[in-house]
Amino acid sequence: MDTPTLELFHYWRSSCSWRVRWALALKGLPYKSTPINLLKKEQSDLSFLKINPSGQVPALSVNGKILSESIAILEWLEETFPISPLLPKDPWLRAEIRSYCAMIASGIQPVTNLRITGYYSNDPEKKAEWARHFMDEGFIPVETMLRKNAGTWSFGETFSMADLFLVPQVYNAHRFAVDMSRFPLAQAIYERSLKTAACDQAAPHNQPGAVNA
Ligand SMILES: N[C@@H](CCC(=O)N[C@@H](CS)C(=O)NCC(=O)O)C(=O)O
Repeated sequence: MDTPTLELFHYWRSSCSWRVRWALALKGLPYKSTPINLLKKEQSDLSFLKINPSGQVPALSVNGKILSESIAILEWLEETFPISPLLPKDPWLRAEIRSYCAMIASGIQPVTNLRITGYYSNDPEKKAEWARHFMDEGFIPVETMLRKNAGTWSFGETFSMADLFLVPQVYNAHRFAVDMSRFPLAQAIYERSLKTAACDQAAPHNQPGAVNA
């Protein structure tokens, strides 16, 4: 495919958005950046619901056609732009990496998302306690998988989709004061990743609207 016209609807502190920004940076794909401010509830504006009826970021416009859901976006990017691969060739290893990604994408991120904590309580401390609890619990299987598979990156010496899911989640864990000394491998990969150009370019502090990131 020729380089398409891409527009990313995202929020600077959204972990799902960071996954996609990072993949776009790794694959060298330029895009128009359109911030959706979640704190101002812009995700619920009618104009954005026409783009993503789920009222969530990220959403990627590809030559005017919209793709939502970070996993679908990443899989499409991977299949369409194989440069800087995010998945290995071996089917078993691919499945293991997808399983690890799902632990984060299904097991941790949704239950700690803004709309869940917001429904649970209006009290910032109670919301933080909820998020901390589910991250504390959710990082246990992630760290167990890392003990089995990690090298420099989550799966050995080759950077993969697994790292795209892990690092933004560790960033969120820090926001909610999760004790990451319990998860040293996850923390080490986080620190290592932030020193890479693509991760840093996609990181929250480099996005429009970032505040004290
Ligand atoms: N499964 C979706 C989850 C998207 C999601 O939860 N996005 C969050 C930010 S990380 C969001 O838009 N939250 C605002 C809301 O749910 O109202 C994906 O992977 O793209």
